[in-house]
Amino acid sequence: MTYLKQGLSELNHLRHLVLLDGNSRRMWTEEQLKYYATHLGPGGRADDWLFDPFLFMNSKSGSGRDYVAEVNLGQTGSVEGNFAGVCSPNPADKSDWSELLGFYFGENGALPTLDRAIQKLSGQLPPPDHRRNVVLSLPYPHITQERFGRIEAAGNVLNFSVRRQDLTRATNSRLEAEKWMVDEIVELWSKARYGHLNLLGLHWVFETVCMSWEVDDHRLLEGLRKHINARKLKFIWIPSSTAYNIHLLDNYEMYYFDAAFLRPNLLFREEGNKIETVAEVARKCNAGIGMEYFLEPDESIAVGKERHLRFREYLNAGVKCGYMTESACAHYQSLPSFERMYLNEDPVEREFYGDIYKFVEGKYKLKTLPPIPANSFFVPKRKAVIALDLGGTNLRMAVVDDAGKIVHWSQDRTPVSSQGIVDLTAEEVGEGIKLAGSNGFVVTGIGMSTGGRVNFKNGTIEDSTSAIAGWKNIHIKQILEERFGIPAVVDNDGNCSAIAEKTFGKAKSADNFISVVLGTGIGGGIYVDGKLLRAKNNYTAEIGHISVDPDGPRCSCGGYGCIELYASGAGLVRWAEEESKLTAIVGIDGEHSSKAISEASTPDNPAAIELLRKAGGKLGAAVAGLVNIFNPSMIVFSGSLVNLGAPYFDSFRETLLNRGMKPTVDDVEILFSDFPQEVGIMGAAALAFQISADREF
Ligand code: BMX
Ligand code: ZN
Repeated sequence: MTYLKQGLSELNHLRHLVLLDGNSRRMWTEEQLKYYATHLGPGGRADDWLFDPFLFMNSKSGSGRDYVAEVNLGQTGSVEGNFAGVCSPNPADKSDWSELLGFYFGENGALPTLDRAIQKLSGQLPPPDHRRNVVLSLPYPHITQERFGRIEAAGNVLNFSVRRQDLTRATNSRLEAEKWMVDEIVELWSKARYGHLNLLGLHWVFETVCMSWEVDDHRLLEGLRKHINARKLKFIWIPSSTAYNIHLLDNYEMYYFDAAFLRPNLLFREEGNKIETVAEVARKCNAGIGMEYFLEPDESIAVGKERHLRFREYLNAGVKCGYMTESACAHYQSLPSFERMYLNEDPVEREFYGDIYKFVEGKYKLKTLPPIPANSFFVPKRKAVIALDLGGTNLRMAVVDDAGKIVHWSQDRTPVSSQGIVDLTAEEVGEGIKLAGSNGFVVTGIGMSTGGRVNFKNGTIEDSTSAIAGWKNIHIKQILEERFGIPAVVDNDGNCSAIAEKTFGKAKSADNFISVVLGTGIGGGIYVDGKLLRAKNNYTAEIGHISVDPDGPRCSCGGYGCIELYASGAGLVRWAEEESKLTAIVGIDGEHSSKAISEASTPDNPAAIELLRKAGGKLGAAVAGLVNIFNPSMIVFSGSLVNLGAPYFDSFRETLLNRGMKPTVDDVEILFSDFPQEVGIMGAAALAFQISADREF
C-alpha cells in the first residue's frame, strides 16, 4: 500500500489541505485567509498559491454549546477498545447547527469571504489550475442531546440519547439530524454559486468510532457516508493516530470515509507518537499525514523553543519518510498561527513560515536538529490527582487532570492479603506520580474508592465483607500521606459512585438520587436534599446487604439472604450454582462468571434469561423499599454489570414499578452512568480535588 497520493483526480487534486478552526464570534476575514490561500513574499505581496483544500470547522456555538465531543483517553467497558467518547454536557441543538450554517454561508461567513479573497488574489497571481476546494466540518450528534429539535414542523423533537428509547431509535435520530445538515449544506451551496470554490466534501470531527449500549457510531457513519456520497461529496477524517482508533484504520475506506489523514500529536502531547511510526501506519492503510503547527500568542520562550524542535520533526520526517512529496497532507493551523509566523519579529518563526511553503512545494531540505529534551517544558504544569478504585476483583489507578479527564489508567488484580493491597496501592501511586510529573502535571491529592466500611474522617477502613478479605483496620490515608507527602482521602466505593454522578455524571442537577454500583458485590450511595448521606459513621447505603430472603443463605456481612447473594456478579454465579443451573446456562466448558451468564442469555437459553429476570426482580424489590424511604428523582446504575441487558433491567424496572408506593415510584428515572467502569475513579478524583483545593503550589 501507499500513502493517500497527492493530486488524485477523484479528490479534485487534493495535495495540502489546511484546517481552519474558527469561532462564531470572530469570523474569518479576507485578510487572514490570504495567508493560507497564498504564499506572501516580502512586503506582503502574494507570489504563489499555497494550501488547497480549505477545511472550515468551529467547535462552539455563539451561546457556548459544543459542536465537538471530547475524547477521553482511558479504558472503559462502555465502548469498544480502550477509549471512551465523552459527550459534552452542553451539546449543540438544532438552532446551534443552523447557526453553524450561517458561520459557513452567511454574509460574512467563511465561504463568501474565501470566495472574495480568491477573487482578489486571482487578480495578483496567475489563476489556479482548479477551483479552490472546500471541506466543511459536520457537528457531532452528542448522545447527551435529548432535545435536538424538529426537522419537520410536524415531526418529533429528536432525541439522540437512549433515555426513554432504544439504541436503534437514538441512532436513527442522530442520522436524521446529520442527513438534514448535509442536505442544508448542499442546498445552500448550490444557491450561493461561488465563482472560485468547489465543495469537495464533509469532515467528521470525532476521532474514534464508538460502539456501546448507548452509542452506535458504526451504523451512523455507514448511513451518513452513503448519504454524502450520493450527493457526490467525499467524507473526510483527520484523527489523531493513537491506539484507540488504529484498528479502525485498516478498513476505513470500506466502512466510513473516503480519505483519512493521521495526526501524530507530537506537538500537543509529550508522549505523542513517533512520526516515523505514524508514517508507516499511514502507508499501510492508504492514509495521508496530519501536520500540526501551532503558535500561541502568549507562549513562553521555553515553550517556543521546544515547539520549534517539534515542528522541525514533522518537516524532516516528511523528507525522510517521503510523505512531503508522496502523500496528501492535512495541516492543522489554529487561528491564526500562520499569519503570526509571517509577521513575527523572531527570525526563527519566519524561517518556519518559509520552510512550510517549501514543504508544500515539495522542495524542503532536511535541517538537523538537537533531540527534544527529556525534561520537557512544553506542557505547562497543571494540577492532577491520583485516583484509586479497589474492588473485589481489581485495583485500578488513574491520573485525572483538573478538567476531570483520565490521562492515564492502569489495572491489576486485587491482591489476596491486606498487606499485599497496601503494597500494590503504594507502588501504583508512586508510578502515577511519576507518570503525571513526566507529562507536566503536579499531583495535588490522592483519592481512594474502596469496598468496605470506611471511616471518612480519619481515612481508615474499619471492616470489609469477604469480597476483600482481611481488608480491615487499615489506616490507608495515613500510610499514603506519610509515604508521599500529599494529602489523601478515602471513601466507600458506593459513596464514590454517587459523588462521581453528582460531580461529572447523570445526577449533576439532581438533589435526590440513588447510585447503584453493580460489580462483584452491590454498592450504593444516596444523596438527600443535595448532600451525600453519611449518617453516624459513614457506613450508609450498603444496598447489597438489604435482605430479600430472611431464610436465605448466610452472607459474609453477617446477614442472611442479602440481595448481593443473588443479583451481583458473584451472586449470579452463586445462585445459578445453588439451583444447579450454572452448567445448563454457560455450558460444560463455560466460564463461571456473570459475563458468561449474560452472554448466554439468548432466546434459546431460557434458563439464563430466567435467572437474570429473577435477579433483576429481586433487586427491583429491594430498591423499591429504598425509593419508598428516600423519594429520589433518579436511580443511576454503574459498574461492570451495566451490560447485563434487557432481562435483568426490564425485570428490575417492572418490579420497582409494581412494588414501590404510588405515586413515589411513578416518575423515578432509571439511568445508566456515562462512565460505568470509572465511577469509583471519578468519585475518588472528585474527593481528591476537594481536599487539595486549598493547597499552594
Ligand atoms: C460489598 C461491600 C461494599 C461495596 C460493594 C460493592 C466490602 C469489601 N464490600 O457489598 O462495601 O460497596 O461490595 O463493591 O465490604 P465491588 O467490590 O463489588 O465493586
Ligand atoms: Zn450481606
